Amino acid sequence: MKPEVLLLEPMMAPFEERLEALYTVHRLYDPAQVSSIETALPNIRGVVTGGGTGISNEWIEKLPALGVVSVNGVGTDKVDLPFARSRGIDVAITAGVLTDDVADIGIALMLAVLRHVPCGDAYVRGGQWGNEPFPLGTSPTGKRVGILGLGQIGKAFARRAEAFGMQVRYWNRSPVADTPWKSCASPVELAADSDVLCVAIAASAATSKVVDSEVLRALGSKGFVVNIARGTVIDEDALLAALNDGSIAGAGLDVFVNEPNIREEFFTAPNTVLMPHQGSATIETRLAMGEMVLANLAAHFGGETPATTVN
Ligand code: 8YV
Repeated sequence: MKPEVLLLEPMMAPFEERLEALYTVHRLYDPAQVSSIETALPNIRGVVTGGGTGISNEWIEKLPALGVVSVNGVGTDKVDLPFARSRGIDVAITAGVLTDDVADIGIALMLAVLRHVPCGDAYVRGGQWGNEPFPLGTSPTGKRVGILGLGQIGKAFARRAEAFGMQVRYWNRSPVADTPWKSCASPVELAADSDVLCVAIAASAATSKVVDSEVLRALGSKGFVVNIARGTVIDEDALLAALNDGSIAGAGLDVFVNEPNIREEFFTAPNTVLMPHQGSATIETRLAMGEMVLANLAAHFGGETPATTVN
């Protein structure tokens, strides 16, 4: 008998094929499977989900045989890790393989907003070139970048920013050893000492809305926000207000509260570049992530603890 596995979001086709070969696969997002999943719930022993999707405690409670949640991502803010542990469930992630691509999307957003790339594209396509002036951009060279959350992704962004001639400083919840960069005492102090604030902090109850109106005020009217972490770590009311009244200069955002049904005010926010949560979304990285998702499932069903278990 093949173990039964529940997919909460789709994977690349080759991985879905390999999953089908090894497991009986149920897909929660497939409307055609709603009634068959209901009867399968007591037998489901593994879940595959995304970092942005996670799994709720209500769903975990519906799955009495569940032993492993294999997250196709690194964020675990949508999984109650102690609760999963209390039920003997291993939660495993795709550690390490997406760091560079997430940092890259941060750099892409920073340059896009500083140099008005989406506006330039619309301007050329719209036939405005030659008819209307195009605004000057802002150079990253010589500017200060503040990294909020100096984990692997924050460090990868910082190294890239240095290649653009930027000076790095950071704030992290716990001390970080062996870094050449200046440490700031608080998020407000970091923002006050930054031209670009790159938000790369892991989301949790402790970091919810860590970027609030005070931090945005400290960043100031010439400051930009880049968010490659989670929407929840920024107070979106405060961010939208700051963008609209010019108390910050702009934002590049890959992540939002309530994706994909984000607040429509973002669509008209000035100097704001939006991406639909694409940090890890390259062919290469999604292949590497898929391998880890499958390896973590295989380890669990082989009687081992998956290598990248985080709870
Ligand atoms: C993915 C992510 O977009 O790693 C994470 O936590 O949010 C992203 O890498 C997501 O996990 C894919 O569903």
